Amino acid sequence: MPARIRNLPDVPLVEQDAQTCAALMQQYPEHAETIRSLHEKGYAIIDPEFDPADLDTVQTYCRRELKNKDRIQDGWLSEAAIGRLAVHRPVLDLLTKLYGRQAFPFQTLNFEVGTQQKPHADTFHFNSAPERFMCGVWTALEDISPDAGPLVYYPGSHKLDILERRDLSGDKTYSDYEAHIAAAIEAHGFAPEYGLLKRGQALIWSANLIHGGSRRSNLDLTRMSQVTHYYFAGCAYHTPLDYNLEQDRPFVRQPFDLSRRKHVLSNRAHLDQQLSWREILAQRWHLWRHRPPRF
Ligand SMILES: O=C(O)CCC(=O)C(=O)O
Repeated sequence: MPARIRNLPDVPLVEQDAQTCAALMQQYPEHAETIRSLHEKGYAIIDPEFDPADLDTVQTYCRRELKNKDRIQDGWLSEAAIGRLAVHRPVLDLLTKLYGRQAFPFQTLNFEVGTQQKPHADTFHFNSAPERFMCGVWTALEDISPDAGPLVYYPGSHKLDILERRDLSGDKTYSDYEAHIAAAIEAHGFAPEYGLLKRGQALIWSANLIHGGSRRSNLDLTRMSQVTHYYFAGCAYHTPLDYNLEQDRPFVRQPFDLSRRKHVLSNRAHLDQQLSWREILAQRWHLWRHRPPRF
């Protein structure tokens, strides 16, 4: 394994033991509160000082494009301001310091109203090996009202073991996963908190933090937001939801790094079930043919 990969941490620095976190806080005193909150609660609210003109542009985009849809995935392909929020340097630098590996954004989602999405953790959608090298950054494009169905999250739940598809009961479908998560919230007594962020603030959630969209008690209210999902360099990237139970094989991803505008190959050294060179070459060819335009 190349030295540059061998020397990287196997657990995100901010999720390591209390001693490592204390050292991280000492190294970056300006981020001490963010480090403490992510370590203890699995989320942290930051003010990344996005360009207000980009927040305006993305708001207008959400209003215009989300009339008949509940979300837009990868809007950065058509609106450059979405891409600029995703590659915002202070966020990339902060995540890189907190995790100990280079952060890169690989997906954006934009919403005009609350999602009312059932509680889940991103580790079921996007996991990595070593695990937990993934996070979400939820950005408020406007002040969020408690009646607009704000983001809801369950502090402390990020410390649970990561659930794999084969751990589920029943047919191991997504509903079985949601039922499992609802039962875990109940069993551990996790109490909900709500993301009442101000425009321009952002909430970082750890890969395994349980979160979702709360009930919209006033359907006239908007809740414009952008979620950017980040991975970290030198890992293998996979989707537990699409785990192939018959063949006992992970669904391996080659995510697109928006900050460097290139696909990232999963690190073979971290895959239990390695891809053959033939499969890797086939994926590279597929990704090259489907490379997105510049934003
Ligand atoms: O914005 C929300 O309500 C939830 C978004 C979410 O759960 C996600 O992007 O994983």
